Amino acid sequence: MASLHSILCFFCYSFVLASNGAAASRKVFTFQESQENSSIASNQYRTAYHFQPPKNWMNDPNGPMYYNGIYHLFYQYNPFSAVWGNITWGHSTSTDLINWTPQDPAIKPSKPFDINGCWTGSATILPGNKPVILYTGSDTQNRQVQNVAFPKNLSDPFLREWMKPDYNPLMEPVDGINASQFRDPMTAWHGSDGHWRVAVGAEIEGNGTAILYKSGDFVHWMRAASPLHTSRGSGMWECPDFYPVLSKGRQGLDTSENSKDVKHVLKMSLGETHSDHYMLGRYDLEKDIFVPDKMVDDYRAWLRYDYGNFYASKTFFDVKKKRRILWAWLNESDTKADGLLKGWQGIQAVPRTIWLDSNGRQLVQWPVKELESLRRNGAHLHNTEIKTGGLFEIKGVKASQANIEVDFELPNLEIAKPFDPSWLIDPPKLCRDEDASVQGGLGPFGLLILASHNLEEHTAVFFRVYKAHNRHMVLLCSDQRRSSLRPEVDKPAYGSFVDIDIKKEGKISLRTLIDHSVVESFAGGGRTCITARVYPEVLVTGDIHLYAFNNGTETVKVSKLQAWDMAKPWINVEGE
Ligand code: DQQ
Repeated sequence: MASLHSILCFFCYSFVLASNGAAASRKVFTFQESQENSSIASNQYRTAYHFQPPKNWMNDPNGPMYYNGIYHLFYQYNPFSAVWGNITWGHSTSTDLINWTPQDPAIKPSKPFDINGCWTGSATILPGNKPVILYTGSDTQNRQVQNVAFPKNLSDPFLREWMKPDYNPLMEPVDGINASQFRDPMTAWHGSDGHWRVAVGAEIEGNGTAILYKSGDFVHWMRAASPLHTSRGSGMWECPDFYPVLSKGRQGLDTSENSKDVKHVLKMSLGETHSDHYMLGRYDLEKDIFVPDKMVDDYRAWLRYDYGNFYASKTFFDVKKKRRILWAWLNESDTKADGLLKGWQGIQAVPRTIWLDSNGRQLVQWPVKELESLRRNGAHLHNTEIKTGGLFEIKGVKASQANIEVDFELPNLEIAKPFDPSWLIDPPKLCRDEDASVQGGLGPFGLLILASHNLEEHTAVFFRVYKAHNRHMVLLCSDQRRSSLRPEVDKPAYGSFVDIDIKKEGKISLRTLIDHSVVESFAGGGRTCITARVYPEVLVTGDIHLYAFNNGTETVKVSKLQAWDMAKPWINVEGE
């Protein structure tokens, strides 16, 4: 069974480190002040099972779709460099969402309506099984306009070539629309009146907006009198997404479906904060507007798919497996100079299935089932206690390329520290103030990831549990501040609460995907997700460790721990 090793005393361990040259035992959990302006540009930061092009710059996922047995992923791509520019639609195809074959760029700047860039857009499958792409073009005057493209040859299973009709653009920035804030058309949906609808992200008089257009033929589009939704709560909405979810169950729905058994999701990406937010609500068919369940004009109160590095996301309906799948761009937090040296920047999150929580209050996400086919060699453990100050190493898996799943049980919930409601305003601050080194009652407990043997480098993904008036509050933190000794990389601490009833469920679950420079964590079965980009020096030297720890005053029980190596699939290997 498990090659999980004996529990070490956290603070004894710290002491050993201190006597090895650090100034004090506390040094293990303080920032390392390296003066060295190191620029490592290691290919160890390249991921193994996350989607990346063979080289160069990538940002937003574009037009994901399933068509005649093939999954397509397009993406914002610079064919010439590892920085943003010359934006075209990169293209890859797959039969399993895990292995990807690179194709030539699908849409390139070539016409007056997109000569300065082919920006983000979405795919729609028209009646008769005909795929179509709507995308933003930056035209000869750098105005943002919305264009359409069709596959040249529908009998090509990979839809390699796309054509752009001369009647483009379909939508132009007129009648008060700011020509530099008008982009990213979503997947279109079909109304019961036989007309198509699509919304485009915009900012009008400082307010984030999804402008609605209607069409009978997908060629002539009319702006609707009212936007799909607008809010004073934020500026420009990039990459809006709008889709139905079933009130009960995990099955996904086609974007055009609507009935009393569905809720609608409106997602917007906020450039200022580089974060994706969503609201749940209903689609009022009569007025053609989205009506949120809760009307809040402050984006900080909107829900998020992921409380870490996760942006410009887009969903599609997988008609083959009847599920809705979410893609998102994970930006680098390394320097631009290192990006240029590495020759690439930008990866995609693993595709996630997304559905409405049975409580109706939020969405839930889980990596697509196919990802499990990459699991190898497991390490398993059951019913092990981690006493206060305990730290144990999870051995038997490749600590830089793994999938780990842990269930934590807390025998004594009563000793949880009291909860202060003001913490809801800024959970990342709480994660910074009460980090993994700050001993609490119930927690901190969790994982130390991509750790060096002396813990000078590690990413801490952990929980704390507090007692509120009538329930327990579970905080999830993903703290990158000690993830790398390199001073030049961005190392934030992320955090959010997990909406679970721990008394009822009896456990807190954590699944973490580790893949070189990315750590994706799913807590409470996917109710709270946090993704981090990290660049530890230890990835370069190769002596990488993975630990579970408990720095609370109360013993924590690991009722189940499973860890696997993750194999490297074929992702955009050139010359395939
Ligand atoms: N990226 C695209 C835009 C979009 C932004 C340009 C979001 O269309 O608004 O590459 O990352």
